[in-house]
This record gives sequence, structure tokens and C-alpha cells, in this order.
Amino acid sequence: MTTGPTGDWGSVVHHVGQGQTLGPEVLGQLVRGDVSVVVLRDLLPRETFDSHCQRIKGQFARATTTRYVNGALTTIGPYLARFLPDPEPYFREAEQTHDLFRELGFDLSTRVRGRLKETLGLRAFEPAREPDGRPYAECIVRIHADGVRNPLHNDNIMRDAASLGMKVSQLRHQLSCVVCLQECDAGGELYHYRKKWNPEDEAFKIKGGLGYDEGVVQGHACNVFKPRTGDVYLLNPTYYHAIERVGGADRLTLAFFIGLPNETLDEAVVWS
Ligand SMILES: O=C(O)CCC(=O)C(=O)O
Repeated sequence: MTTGPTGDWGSVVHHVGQGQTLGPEVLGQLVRGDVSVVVLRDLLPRETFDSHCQRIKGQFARATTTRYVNGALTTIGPYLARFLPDPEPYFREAEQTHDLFRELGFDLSTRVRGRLKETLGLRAFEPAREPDGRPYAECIVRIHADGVRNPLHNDNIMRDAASLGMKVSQLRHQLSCVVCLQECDAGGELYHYRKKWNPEDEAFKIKGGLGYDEGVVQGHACNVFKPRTGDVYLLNPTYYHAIERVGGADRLTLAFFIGLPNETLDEAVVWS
């Protein structure tokens, strides 16, 4: 069952229990910016999300907080953008996180990836690797505690790693997959604008901080999406987006980027 606008800048909800398939056209809609958010409900049983949520809550002491003048990001696992232009420590952290998640039996990203592969009809869907075999991190856990917001930004590894010759800089398209492990009580909405970055936008960049001034998206359509526990949702992160200030319970998500190396959209890699 599918609800919500199609061919419009909104959220489209698909109920994708076992055996229900959608095909790669869903990725095409996101790549082209036909829709803002694709929500996949019932992708896995609710108890899978709940048990992984409890397991990761036991590891919060290991979370890293990166502070910026206008915000902070608290995560378990590395995100590549933080390590550029020197990605070497990223690959070390990716390996440590992989080992930690294996010890914990925290394999939610593998399970989600497996179900996405079936649902989207992909013939390959594995973590990205450098040509020398080093794997990228396959997911990250983001902890947005009470009072935390994420300023307006966009993610585009083809642009940000262009000069480094990394495998992911050669991709054609980048999408995001987010798994909501725990919804927050108030706020925490994703604001997703129908505007892609262009070089003139650098005039709006927040000096020494994260992201861009809101003026950069003025006049552009915005889809507001509030994630619920157990939602798995896809979006095109090369379009500007922000997360509203969280209130009450932590907003806990697991996320990875999806990289599409060609226009056939039938194979993909992941990284965080
Ligand atoms: O957590 C979300 O809703 C979006 C996270 C985000 O910034 C992204 O996936 O690029």
C-alpha cells in the first residue's frame, strides 16, 4: 500500500512487508527530486528495531561528540565528512566500529540493507571499498539529545572528496537511508528543501560552523517529515536539509549513505 503525494515534493509512504517489492524506480524518483522522502514501513519486525535500540543504548559511553560553533553531532561510528581531507583515521575507526558492532550482535544495517536490496530489486548492495580492499563504515548511529538541532546543510561526497580520488567520489548519485530507532517527544522533524547546492551558495556558509544560513533556501518548497520509531526512510541529501531542535527523549537513528555508480540504479554501495 502506498500513501502520500507522488510526483510532488512530499513524503510517500510504502508498506513493504515480506514479499512486497517496489523496484529501482523509487531510487529514480529520489535521484530526480520528484519526491522528498520515501518512507518504508514494516520493512522489519518492530522487535528487531527495539532490540537493536536497547543494545546500542548500552554503548552511549562510547559516543563521540564533535562540537561546532552552531551545533554538535554525537555519533557512534565515523562519518567520512569529518575526516576530510585526510581519510586515513576514518578507515581505522570504520574497522573498530565494525568489530564493536559484531561483538554486540548489532547487525541492523545489514538486515536493513538486505531488505532494501530485495524491495528495490538491486543486484548488488554492499559497503563501498577502496581499490586496495579497505571497507568504508557501513553505518553510523546518531544521537540527538534534548535541545540538539542540526543546522541546514547538504551532503555531496562527489563534491567534497573530488580532489582525493576516493572510490565514493566517482559515484553518480548519493542518497541517504535513515532508520529511526527511537522517536523523540517533540521537534526532531526533518526539514527537506527542494534546492540543491550550487557554488554561489558559499556566500551563505556559516563561518567556522556547520552548514548554511537559512537565506540559502528562501522561496524553495520544504517538506517536513517527523520520523516515528521503526520508520526506514530514504531521501536525497544533496538537497538542503536540517533537523529541528529535539525535545524530551533522544532522537536515535542509524543511517548510511547509498551511492549509485551508474544510471541503471540496479547496483549500489553504502558508507557513512
Ligand atoms: O536524520 C534525518 O532525518 C536526516 C539525517 C541527515 O542529515 C541525512 O541523512 O543526510
